[in-house]
Amino acid sequence: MQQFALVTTISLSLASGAFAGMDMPVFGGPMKHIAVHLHENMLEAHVDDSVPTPILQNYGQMYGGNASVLNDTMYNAQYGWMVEGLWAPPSGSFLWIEQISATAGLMTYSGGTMMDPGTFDPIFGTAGSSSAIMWGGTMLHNWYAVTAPGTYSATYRIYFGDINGIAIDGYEADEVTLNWTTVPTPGAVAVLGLLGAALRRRRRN
Ligand SMILES: [Cu+2]
Repeated sequence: MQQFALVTTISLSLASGAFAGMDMPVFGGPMKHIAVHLHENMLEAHVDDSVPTPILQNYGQMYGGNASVLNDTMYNAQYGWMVEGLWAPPSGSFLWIEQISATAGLMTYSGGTMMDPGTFDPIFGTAGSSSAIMWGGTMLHNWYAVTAPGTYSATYRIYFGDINGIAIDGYEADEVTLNWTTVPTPGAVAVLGLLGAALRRRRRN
């Protein structure tokens, strides 16, 4: 009788996890912005140090549609590119963000805001995509995902480029490094704990 009750608890918790995540993945914490501004002819990117290092986490949820790329990963979307101040790219140029290095296994999917999660298209070299993206300057929280625990980082160059991403003359680019850590899958830990309890109970019986 006790064992039957335990099995029911496990299936209920799995079902509620699946439902909660159906619509939209979670950011994983408060927004951590990379503020980009133009100072004379220099682009400058500053990471908001007041928000702690984001944690890539598996919430035990399954997502539908384009967000399904995050299924079975530890992920986070706290980092957001944001334009600071009133300025525009020089005539005929665009803002580009290029990933110049990253920890192996770090995957990135195109994001948006808390209201609009974006397209989830692979970017920054993920799944054979280009290492650079053109950025229109609206808030951009990309989705970062990994499948192995550890510490991760990625370094980006932000610059003015032409339509093909070729840097234009006369302006200085900036570089910025983002960092993440991971936590063990809470869902897996919870289920293992329940199984352990079930086994201990069975041994006693
Ligand atoms: Cu934001």
